[in-house]
Amino acid sequence: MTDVLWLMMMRGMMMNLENQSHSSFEPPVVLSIAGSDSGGGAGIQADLKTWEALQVFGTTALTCVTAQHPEGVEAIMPLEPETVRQQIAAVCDHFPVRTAKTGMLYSADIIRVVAAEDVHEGIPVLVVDPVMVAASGARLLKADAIEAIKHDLLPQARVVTPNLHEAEILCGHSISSLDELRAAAREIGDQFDVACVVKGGHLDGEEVVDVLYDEGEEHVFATPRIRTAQTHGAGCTFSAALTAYLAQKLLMHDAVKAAKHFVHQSLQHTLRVGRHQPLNFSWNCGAAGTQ
Ligand code: PXL
Repeated sequence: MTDVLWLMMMRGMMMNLENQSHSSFEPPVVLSIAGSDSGGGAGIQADLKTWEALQVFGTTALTCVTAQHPEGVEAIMPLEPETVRQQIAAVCDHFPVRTAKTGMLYSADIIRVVAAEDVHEGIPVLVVDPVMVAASGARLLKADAIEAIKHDLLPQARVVTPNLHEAEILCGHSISSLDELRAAAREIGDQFDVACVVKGGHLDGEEVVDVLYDEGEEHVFATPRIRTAQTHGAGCTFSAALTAYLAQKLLMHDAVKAAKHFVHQSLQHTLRVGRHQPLNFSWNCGAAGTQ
């Protein structure tokens, strides 16, 4: 190769590099305050996978390390509340966080740190996924922490996303029909002055019906039920997708609708991973098996 050709080639490569390093894409920044699921299907791992697929920039503040797989939780190791506070501060001081979500918070002390005025100031929009019990039945929130969710955290939230069982605990009575689900969304929304999406996956029926109550208005969303053996992580994925769409400035109604669609598709295209069938978080990325 002549020197001239070599020089031309090097110049071309440098120009390519230059073009790549000046990308103008500025993804919105989102923050997950949640626990780690070593199995990779729920918790912080589900949030980050969902956010990657939705092209927002995910940051994290870890609350607990869990040793688990889709069938059960073997151990829970909470972090010091002060360590949780430091992670949130480190992220919020250095990134323009647009929206954040909470997942597994585990203890009243961790919840109070997240709800504290100075911490909350750095988070313009907070999505609270009131994680209490895993699909496998394991407790992910101490019994005495429920009051802290209600009285400290919910007043700071823009939207809360309970499943049926969590909604029963938040509104204080049982829910066994769509009408009761709708009433619960309204009661929780009014009581805590927050938008509330109650997810109806645990009610029977050919459709999964979720109800959003926001600023005095009710919206009902229905998708065909997917009969899958494994729904571990579906709740985390819903709240993570909602957090991403709100960061992308969708209105609440549209963000809920889009998040429900994202979960539906992730369940429709489940993966085979060993003997498990986790959600396919990247169903929209042209990944194997989705086309
Ligand atoms: O899906 C709720 C959830 C949230 N966070 C962590 C979890 C789970 C369910 O297992 O493990 C860490």
